[in-house]
Amino acid sequence: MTLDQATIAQLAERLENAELNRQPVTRITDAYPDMDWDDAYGIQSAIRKRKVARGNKIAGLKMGLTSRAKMKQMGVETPVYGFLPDYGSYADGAEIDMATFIHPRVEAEVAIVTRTELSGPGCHIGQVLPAIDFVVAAVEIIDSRYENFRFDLKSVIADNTSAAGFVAGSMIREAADLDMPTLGVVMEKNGEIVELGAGAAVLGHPASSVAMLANMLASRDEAIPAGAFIMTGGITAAVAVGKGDAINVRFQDLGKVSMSFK
Ligand code: OOG
Ligand code: MG
Repeated sequence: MTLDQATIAQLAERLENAELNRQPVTRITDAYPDMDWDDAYGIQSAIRKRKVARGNKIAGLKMGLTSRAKMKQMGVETPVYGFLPDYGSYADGAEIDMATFIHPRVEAEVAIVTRTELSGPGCHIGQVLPAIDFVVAAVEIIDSRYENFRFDLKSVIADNTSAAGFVAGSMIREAADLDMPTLGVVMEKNGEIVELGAGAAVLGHPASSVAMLANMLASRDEAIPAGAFIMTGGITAAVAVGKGDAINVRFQDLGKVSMSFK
């Protein structure tokens, strides 16, 4: 830790206000170039505490920057994790108000729900697969609180990894019934294919992303609880959306997820 508690609290407030008021801010590492990983996750955790204190629930956890496509798009190389606030949950087919966001983008993801707790260090896919309750298709809506979506790793961790919303599909499958690495995904925007991918884009296997999450949480003495909904990270690059756009994502063996923006 390089930042004191008062600075962590102040940065958490600044970033959360940016979210709540839809007013983007400058990267926090510009003002605090020496901040470290503990500071970054400490700010994210302070934002989480502010929401919980206000009565919000945590609807799930997310991994981000787990695919080459996402790393390349954002210019960073390391996966990160964050949390999903309850108010960001939208039903499949929802018409979503653009005024909720600053500059939203959508990403196709495989979501995994756990049946039992998973903890690191040393958590591996062999422990994750039998701990999966079910797998479901999902689309994440990300919305960086930074101007022009420009950030570095520590800034985006502090900003709860751009988490803003998510839509889960309505078909659930057992892990044993799926070949997650070859599971194909087709994203359409206004009827045109804009991105294509397969599950292996996410660290070779979306369940590896869950193992990595357990190991990352372990360094903060936390674990993935039983029953957690986990977004494993965008398979393809994120796609910007605006008023009037309709998104439809088809997932092999997992149905489709759609939404529109008004
Ligand atoms: C950071 C969040 C990345 C993913 O699935 O890769 C993410 C960002 O790109 O703004 O959620
Ligand atoms: Mg994501």
